[in-house]
Amino acid sequence: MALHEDQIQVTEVEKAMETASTSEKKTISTILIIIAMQTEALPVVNRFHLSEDPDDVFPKGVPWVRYHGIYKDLHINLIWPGKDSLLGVDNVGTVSASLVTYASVLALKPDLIINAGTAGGFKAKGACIGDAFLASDVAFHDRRIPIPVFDLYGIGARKVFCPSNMLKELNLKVGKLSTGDSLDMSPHDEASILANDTSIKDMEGAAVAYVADLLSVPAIFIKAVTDVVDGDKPTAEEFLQNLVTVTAALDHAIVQVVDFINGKCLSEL
Ligand code: FMC
Repeated sequence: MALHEDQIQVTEVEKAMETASTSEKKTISTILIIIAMQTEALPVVNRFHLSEDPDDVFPKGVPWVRYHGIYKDLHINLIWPGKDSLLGVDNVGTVSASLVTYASVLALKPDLIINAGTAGGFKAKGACIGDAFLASDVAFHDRRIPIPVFDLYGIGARKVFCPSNMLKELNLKVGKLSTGDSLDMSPHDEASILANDTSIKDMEGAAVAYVADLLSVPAIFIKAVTDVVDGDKPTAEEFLQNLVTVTAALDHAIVQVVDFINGKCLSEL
């Protein structure tokens, strides 16, 4: 007997729910770590003894670099978007972050994405230099479209997977992450950041979250604070001064997080 259209829809929803709950119960085996800067990435590469991938999973000619290896029961892939071919600096920001996330998810089919990096922190929200944060929500602070509904699309605020057991067990702070393509903060950005109730500010997180949602892969965001945005030091100066020491704190947080993930399924996180 042929199924009715609404019966077919119910069956599809049931199937989707079944797939979601199966993947929540499956032990996590492949993780994808996205890190924007080489200085942030190399301590993690060394820590997990990852090696650079000679057979490219990415299109020919792109600067993106994949490091991979086995750590405990996990296949770890760390992707760094490489350097700009003209200027020789790291490909930071939302454009590269979304491209590498998209290409990596298609090629590597991870169970979980970890976007890790440095960020500015707001002391009004309890952030101090060297703190490691897990994001509860993400939004963009530099996409202003003052037309009804497009305004909300621009901000793109979304809750992200924020593992409660991990938070309980590890020494991580939790807060909202706001993303934009500038290291400094214009008065417009500041207004949006305050409206978004932001604790930390970066240049990649919300872009990675957008692609992760698009491709239905859970993603978590670990950010270590290099500079206090509402403090009195100029951001660029403070960022450069603290970058190397804070990457050690970031590396430490990533190892704790990966150790916690090992052997667990998503619903246990
Ligand atoms: N504002 C925005 N981004 C950052 C930041 C701040 N106060 N401190 N650290 C960062 C991160 C960004 O995500 C970039 O990857 C890099 O460090 C700065 O170019």
